[in-house]
Amino acid sequence: MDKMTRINRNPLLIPEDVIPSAPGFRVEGIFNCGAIRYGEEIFLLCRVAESVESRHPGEVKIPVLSQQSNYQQVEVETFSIEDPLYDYEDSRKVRHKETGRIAKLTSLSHLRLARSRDGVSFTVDEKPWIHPSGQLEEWGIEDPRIVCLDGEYQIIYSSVCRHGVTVSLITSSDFQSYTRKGVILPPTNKDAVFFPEKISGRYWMLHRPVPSEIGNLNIWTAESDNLTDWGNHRLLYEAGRAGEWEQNRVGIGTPPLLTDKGWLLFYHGADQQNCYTAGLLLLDRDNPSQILAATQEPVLSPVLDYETQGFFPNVVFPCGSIIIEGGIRVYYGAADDKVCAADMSWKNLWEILNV
Ligand code: MAN
Repeated sequence: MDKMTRINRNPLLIPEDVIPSAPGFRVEGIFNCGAIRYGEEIFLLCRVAESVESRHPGEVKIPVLSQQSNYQQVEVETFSIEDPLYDYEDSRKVRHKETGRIAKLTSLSHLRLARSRDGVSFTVDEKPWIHPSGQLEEWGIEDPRIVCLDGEYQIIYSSVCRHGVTVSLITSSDFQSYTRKGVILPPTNKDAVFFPEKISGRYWMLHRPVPSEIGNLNIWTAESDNLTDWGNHRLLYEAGRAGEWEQNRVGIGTPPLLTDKGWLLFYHGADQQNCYTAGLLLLDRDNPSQILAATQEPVLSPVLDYETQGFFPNVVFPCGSIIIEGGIRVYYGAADDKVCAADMSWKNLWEILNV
């Protein structure tokens, strides 16, 4: 049983709400958004995934940044479904049949703002705010999380290219201009977020390395004195600790929120069938490498049509939250193509965590 209350108006954003970034592009999804209050408004920084329309059935057209433009402009590569070298089973990826390794993603993602006064009706900007740029973003930028720290908005996101997925940082003070700080964690790593303030004199981050041969997809902590050089990496939370529903992988989630009981955050877990659900973690206020409480069951799972059907089915993927009256609202990606929200009261939340 889900422990969160979905917003009646879900899904809040769907691909049809988004104007494609270029002629001939098709918006496959708007999802996995960072969330923050900015002045009187609520901003969602959304991942928008686009593919390229093809007139020929059996043809797959994939947008990537072109090497010739020094990875500044988009070019389109064409694949044939008939090509015996490739496997198209996963809607998100084209795989080399022989090795099973990923040859391309089927879409290119950028980051776009959506704005709202009430946290429910959002208007999506007509144009992207942050485009992928440079060699390490050849295949797009994904899954942003936003934290306000040191008077600036820190946008932590995944950069994807043929050399792997890295964690990158962009800062902004006004959601107009921004500064690229580059890669802060090497491949393969994703689902990273900063704590919104220094803890015991240092900056802290949560991240999720992806080991290839030994080990599982677990959540780690790291520390830094300057937000770009990260060290003291420590294992925090192991996949499968709470059960089958998060056996395959775990990852953050929403930025940690300081409460009187400690740092609270939502994380995602996936089972062996790639069904993505959400759980809760409570970490020690002065030493977030200590877990104080964790959910044993998911607090949100894909059960409604808009979560079980879509670009990649059976996914709820929280990346942002805001505080609302009496509780917390989580914005999550549903089935990798829509933005949805669900609320949880503090009372319910503390009861579930038993603290
Ligand atoms: C990965 C990422 C996410 C995506 C999920 C589910 O974790 O690519 O962006 O939402 O898979 O497909």
